[in-house]
Amino acid sequence: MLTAGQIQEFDRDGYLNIGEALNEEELAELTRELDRVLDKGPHGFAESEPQPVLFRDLAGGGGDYQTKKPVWQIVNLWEASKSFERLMYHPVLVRAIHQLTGFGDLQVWHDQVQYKPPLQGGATGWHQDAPLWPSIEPMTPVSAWLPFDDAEESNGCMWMVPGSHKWGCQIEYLMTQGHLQKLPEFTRLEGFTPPAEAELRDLVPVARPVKRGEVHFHHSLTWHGSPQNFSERPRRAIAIHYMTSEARYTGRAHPMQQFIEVQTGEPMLKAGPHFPVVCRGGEPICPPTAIR
Ligand SMILES: O=C(O)CCC(=O)C(=O)O
Repeated sequence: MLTAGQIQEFDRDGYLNIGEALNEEELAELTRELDRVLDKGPHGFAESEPQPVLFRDLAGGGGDYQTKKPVWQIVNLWEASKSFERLMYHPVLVRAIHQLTGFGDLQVWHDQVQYKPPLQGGATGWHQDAPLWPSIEPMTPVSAWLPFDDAEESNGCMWMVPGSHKWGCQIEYLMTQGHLQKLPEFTRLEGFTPPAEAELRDLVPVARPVKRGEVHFHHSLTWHGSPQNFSERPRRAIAIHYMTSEARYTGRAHPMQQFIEVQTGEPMLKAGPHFPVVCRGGEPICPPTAIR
């Protein structure tokens, strides 16, 4: 149960770390599963096997560490792993998202692993999530982010700009900042003036270290990104992107669009089995699969 202070903090800043969410047993199982899938690689799945929706190097180098700094992205790991399917229903995550959004009915838009390998891990440029998800509106989802290694400045933890979720859609500006990749330069966002009426108006990026086992939440309009990982440690993490019952299908494109089973304008709540409902009336739903 979040405190009123935590909910206020999330509303003010657009992000919140609530501390420990997963125990050692859960962490061990999830880490084993993540490593199993990472070891398979993007081409290691048989056609008949359950597999994620996407498995790719965001840097486009296909693991060519000499020329490009890889960030391995896996979308909908939950479709390839029962352990990660159960994670989406985790009562600590679901109850927190219920409190942070104020909605009783919640479902998953998709999940997303980002793995930055040791010494060579690439950057995830500054962005807002919601404008990159044009298939759904309004731009109000909230994500739970969970690392499987302590995420610190040295291995590419996320950075966020407090209050930026109240500055509207600024993706065009953020896309001009893609040159910011390395840790020392990552904070140098320049050439933007926050709206005069905003609650927080200082453009001050802050590092958001998150320990293995903790969960960190962010609003889908919060400015965020993560610099390169030049440390000797991996940085493995998953984000679960949750939608509320106000989410509607817009008809616009996204890799998840192919799975949406409703018509333009209809609620995503009926979008089909690729978008599991995890909370009804404020109560977390039991995962459909038994613990292995
Ligand atoms: O894992 C990261 O560094 C970035 C993740 C991200 O952009 C997100 O969860 O929205």
